[in-house]
Parts: sequence; C-alpha cells; structure tokens
Amino acid sequence: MSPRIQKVEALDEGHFVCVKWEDGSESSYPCVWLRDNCQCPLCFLPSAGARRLLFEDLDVNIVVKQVALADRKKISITWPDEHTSEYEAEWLKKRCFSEEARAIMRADLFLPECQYWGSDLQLPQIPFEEIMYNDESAYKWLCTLKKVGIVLLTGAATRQGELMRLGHRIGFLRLTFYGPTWQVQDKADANNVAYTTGRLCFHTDYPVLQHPPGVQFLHCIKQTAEGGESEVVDGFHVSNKLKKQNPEAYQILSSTAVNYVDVGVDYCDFAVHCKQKIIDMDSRGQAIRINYNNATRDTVFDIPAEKVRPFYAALKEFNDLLNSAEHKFTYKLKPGDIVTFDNWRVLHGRQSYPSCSEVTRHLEGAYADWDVVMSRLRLLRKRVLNKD
Ligand code: OGA
Ligand code: NM2
Ligand code: ZN
Ligand code: ZN
Repeated sequence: MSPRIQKVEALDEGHFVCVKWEDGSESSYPCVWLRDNCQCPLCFLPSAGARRLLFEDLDVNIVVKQVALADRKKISITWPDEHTSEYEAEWLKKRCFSEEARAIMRADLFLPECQYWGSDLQLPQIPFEEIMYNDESAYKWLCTLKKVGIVLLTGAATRQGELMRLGHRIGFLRLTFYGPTWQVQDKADANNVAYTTGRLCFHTDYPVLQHPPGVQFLHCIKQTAEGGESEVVDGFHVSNKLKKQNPEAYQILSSTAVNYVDVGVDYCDFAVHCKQKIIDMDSRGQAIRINYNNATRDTVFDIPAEKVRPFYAALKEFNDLLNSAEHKFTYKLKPGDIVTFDNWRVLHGRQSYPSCSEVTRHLEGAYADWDVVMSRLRLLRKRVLNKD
C-alpha cells in the first residue's frame, strides 16, 4: 500500500522537483533539500541514520540536471556534477512540505494533543507492575502522561528502590543535586522546604535549573494518618484562563525573568542560580513551561524597582487562579501509589501534617527528562503498533 508516482518533473528552472501522485495530488520538493538529503552511501550513513554530507560541500543554489521516474516507486535525479540520487516514493510522501502533511508528521513525532482539566479530573490509574511488564500498558501510561499530564501508578511495593526500577523501564533517571532519587520526609536541618512537615503551595520542582526536569515521580512509601494530602492543577489550562481574564498579568509573568536560588549540600554541595520566566510561552503565546516555586524564588530580584509591585500583583492573580476550587484537584496518596506527572505543566502541592519524632510520612521522588520519556514512548509505539 505504499504510494505510487504518476509523473515527475523539474520546475522553476530546476529549483524544484514536482511529484504527481497516483491519486492526483502533488508534492513539490526544493532541490537544495533533495541534494542535502541524498540517501546514497557517500552522502548518508545508514548505520547512524545520519548525514555524511558536509554542509561545506552543499551548493545551496543547486538545480537538477535530469529527473526520471523508475517503476513508479522511486525517482532518480542527476545533479550538474553527475552525482546521482534516488528517493523512494514512500520516503518522499512522508516528507511532503504541504501544510497538512507537515501537521501529520508533527503530531506523529511530538504528540502535541493536550487535554485540559480542572477539579473534575478523572485521575488516570494503571497498576505499576502492568507498565513494568506489558508494553501496551507502558505505552498507554506514557501517552496519557503526555496528553493529560498526570497518571497514578498503583500497587507498587512499599519500599525504596521502585523508582530506580521505573527509571530502568524508561531508560534512565535525571540526576540532580538531591541525588538519583530523593527522600521526602521531615528532616532535621532540612536543606529544602519539601523536607519539613509544612504546607507546600502550588509549585513546579526545580525552576532553579536552566532546564528543569520535565517529568516527576513521587512514590508513597508511608502516609501520615492526618494531613499530607496532595493537590495538583493544570498550569497550561490556568495560564490560558489568565491570558483571557488578565492579559496584562499574563504579559508580565511571561516576560519577567525571576531570580531563583538553591544553595546547600545533598548529593554534593551546590550553589545554583538561575533566571526564569514564571510562564514560558511559544511563538503563538501558548504556555509551554511553568517555572514557579515560591520557596526558591530569590530575595535578589533583578528588575527595576517600579516594576516590582506590578509583578507581585500579576503573580497574585496567577496564584489565586491556581488555587481556585474550579481548577485544583485534591487527593491523598496511599502507600504503594506512584504519581507520575508533567513537571513543566502540572503544579503540585501538599497540605501540612503533624510533626512527630518518628517518620510518619515518606515519599521517594525522582525526575526524568521529557527527551528520555518521549524516546521510550516512540519505541513502545513502534513495538506495539508495529510501525515506524
Ligand atoms: C516535593 C513535593 C510533595 C509531597 O518534594 O517537591 O512537592 O506530597 N512533595 O510531599
Ligand atoms: N526536592 C524535592 O524546586 C525545588 O526545590 C523542588 C526538590 C528537594 C528534590 C524540591
Ligand atoms: Zn549522494
Ligand atoms: Zn515538589
């Protein structure tokens, strides 16, 4: 069922090659791109899936000398220096430059579909051991994590080390100054407010890092009887609301760089500083990453004095929207639960709980990068759907 070619011709003085498909549709390919992507063994290294051709050796004004159709399944091009290139119909079809074809390719590569939620969230749940041993379940887990931003894995053993296993399942975890995995519990001389019994207001983890961890795992090993409930909110959904309701506040939060700081000792000693906008947006103004932890926001604030009060007012608007009953979802982790969520999108918090001389609440946490998670998702999809 691979596509077949009816006709091929050079256009625009040899700067484009136009392919007419059997269904009557047409695709036009710029010659500089065709030459750049010659698949011959001199120009391409199949074992690496990478280009051997050096940019220095590419003539960016190249035109075709001759183009021919071979058995409706591939085209061959002769270039002015007599180098020849062949391109398969299926390969070309996938790389068509039309708006629609690129939208399909983009969706396939990056799964941009996003399902917004509020207090009505139906927290997606999958048994932990299922995603560990079953590829279809693991694929479903990662697709849902990407689309909804949060998935609860249930029934894990109530001991440390399960997140290490989960890390191996996807590839590897993200090491930070708090260690490969880290223990959230009340600690004497805590080096982070998370390691106390206090309430944590809505935050994303680690905005002090230039590239904050994309995905977070929290494994409940022990849960306190009283307090310690978890809260989550869809930061992208709330950002959209803020943009509509108060464009000025949105503008301030998406353009003002806030200083973050984290100094201390854990996995090793650290003195981390960074400036981040609380809402990172793409070129269309859509939020793509929330960088907000009130605890690590620095006392140093590198903006002109007259901009300070408007900034606080804008942050207040955002914080109020995050906390509105309409937007936040509250639940309580049970021992054996592992909550997995998009740390670029979902803000999380916890209620306070009574302090006690013994440890009454213990979560093990870990991070992963979206690059690693998306890589595993694509490989699982290929295996599950048996396609590429
Ligand atoms: C954290 C955190 C949540 C909790 O450690 O950063 O958000 O429920 N913990 O303790
Ligand atoms: N912990 C939980 O930004 C932060 O400091 C988040 C990180 C200590 C690893 C908390
Ligand atoms: Zn070549
Ligand atoms: Zn946190």
